[in-house]
Order: sequence, then C-alpha cells, then structure tokens
Amino acid sequence: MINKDVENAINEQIKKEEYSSRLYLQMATWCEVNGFSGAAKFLYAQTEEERMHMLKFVHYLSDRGGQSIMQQIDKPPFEFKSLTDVFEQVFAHEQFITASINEVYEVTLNKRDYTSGSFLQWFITEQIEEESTMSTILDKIHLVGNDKAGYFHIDKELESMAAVRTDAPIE
Ligand code: OFO
Repeated sequence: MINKDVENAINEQIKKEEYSSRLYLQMATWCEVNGFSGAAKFLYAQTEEERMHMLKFVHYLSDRGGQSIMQQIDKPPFEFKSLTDVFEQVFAHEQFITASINEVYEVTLNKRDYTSGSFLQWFITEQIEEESTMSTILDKIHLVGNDKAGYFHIDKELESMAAVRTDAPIE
C-alpha cells in the first residue's frame, strides 16, 4: 500500500498534468484562430503528451493500491498577446512543473518510498527535455523579433516538430 502523503502528492501532480493538458489545448486554439497552424499542431500534440503524463501517474497509483482522485481544474487563460507570449507562458509553466515534480520526489525521499522515487525518475528526466524543447523554441521566437517572415518559418518548424511528437511512441 502506498504511503498516504506520497499518494496525496501524486494526486496533486495528476491535477497539474491535467491542467497542463488543458492549458496547451487552450493555447492551441488561440494559435489556430490567429493563423499559426504549425504552432497549433505542436500544442495539440503537447496536449496529448500531458494527458499521457497524467495517465502514467494514475496507473501508478492504481498499481500501488492507491486511488487517483480527479480534482477541480482551474480555467486556463485563453487570450494571449502574441506567439511570443504563448511560448513564454509555456516555458514558465514547464519550469513550474519541474519544480513540482521535484517536490513530489522530496516527499518520496522523506517517506522512504524508494519505489515511488524510482518511478519519478522518468518524470525528472522528461522535464529536462520539456524545458529544453520549450526554451529552444522561445529562443528562436525571440530571435525573429517582429519579423513576419521569421514567424512564418517558425510556424513551419513547429509543424515539423509536431509531426515527430505525434509519431513518437507513447510509453
Ligand atoms: Fe507533464 O510535462 Fe509538461 O507540463
């Protein structure tokens, strides 16, 4: 049976992963209506990935004799100033998620739940990739500044990145 504090911490993380999925879904719709179809595809793919993260936690709790409790989720923002604003918020959100995963890991250490600690290693590694991907995209967006042609190319690149993400096997 999983330790109650670890179970609660994972349930909080499930809520955050679900929020991430909804946040990126909302951002994808903004991109779609504002002419950034590539960015929209990328964020739709990211929505699925966040759902996969959430489910990974859900299944883990079930496997350990715990229970996932679905919680009330805040309404994500739906208006953004620009594509730059979108990806600045994505990057900030991923940094928040990294900090949150680290906090859950700390609970597992405090409770000497090494099994859950080992399970969380996957997420710790995943967050390195999540942050690095978003920061690279953001750097490119900052580089083009207000150049419309530059935005066009970035949108195309995000479309290619979305294709790779959609093809990637879900673990
Ligand atoms: Fe689940 O990694 Fe992003 O939020």
